[in-house]
Amino acid sequence: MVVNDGAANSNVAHTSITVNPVNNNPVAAWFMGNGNIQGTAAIQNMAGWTAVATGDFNHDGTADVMWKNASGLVAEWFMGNGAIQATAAVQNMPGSDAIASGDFDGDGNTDVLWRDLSGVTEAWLMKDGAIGGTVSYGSTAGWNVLAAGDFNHDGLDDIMWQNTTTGAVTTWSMTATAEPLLTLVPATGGGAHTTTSDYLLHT
Ligand SMILES: [Ca+2]
Ligand SMILES: [Ca+2]
Ligand SMILES: [Ca+2]
Repeated sequence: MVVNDGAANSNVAHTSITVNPVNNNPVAAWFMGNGNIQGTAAIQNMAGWTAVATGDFNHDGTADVMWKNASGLVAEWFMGNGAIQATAAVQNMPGSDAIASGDFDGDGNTDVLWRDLSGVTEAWLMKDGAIGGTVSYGSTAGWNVLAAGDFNHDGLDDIMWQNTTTGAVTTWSMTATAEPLLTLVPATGGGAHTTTSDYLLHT
């Protein structure tokens, strides 16, 4: 992809970033001058893609971006020095939404929580930019993620939920395998806790 932007150094050097190598669809580009990126106003065409999560998916100390396109393909930008350093296609997730991200198992790689149309929720435990493992939690239909963060200060990010009908708030305190210590409290009341420890909020 060659673009002449009218500047004196146009086409001295150029490159394109292909986020989706499967169908050879170039969706992003930045423009170079004299061998360097000229400023931070990179031109990146991501039409048809939505950024669904950010975090350090490859544990190199720099936050990255996870994208999803209309057909469901999930891809990553691995960032460095404010620019895209590498890209990767991850997996097709049609019909699923990324609803939270955080380091749920405390290994330094940001993980992603997904939910499909039926409410079934699973975590991607990322490892060096790829899916290192998954944990399925069953349905969380009727609950929305309020926030993800380390609410109990044990080094693992947790998930706070709110019931869409009752407004009840509860948390999943995650363990090293990203299994929650607390199941969701049913909207009808009562409770189905697997443990009462690390319990923060409940109405
Ligand atoms: Ca990174
Ligand atoms: Ca992790
Ligand atoms: Ca925690």
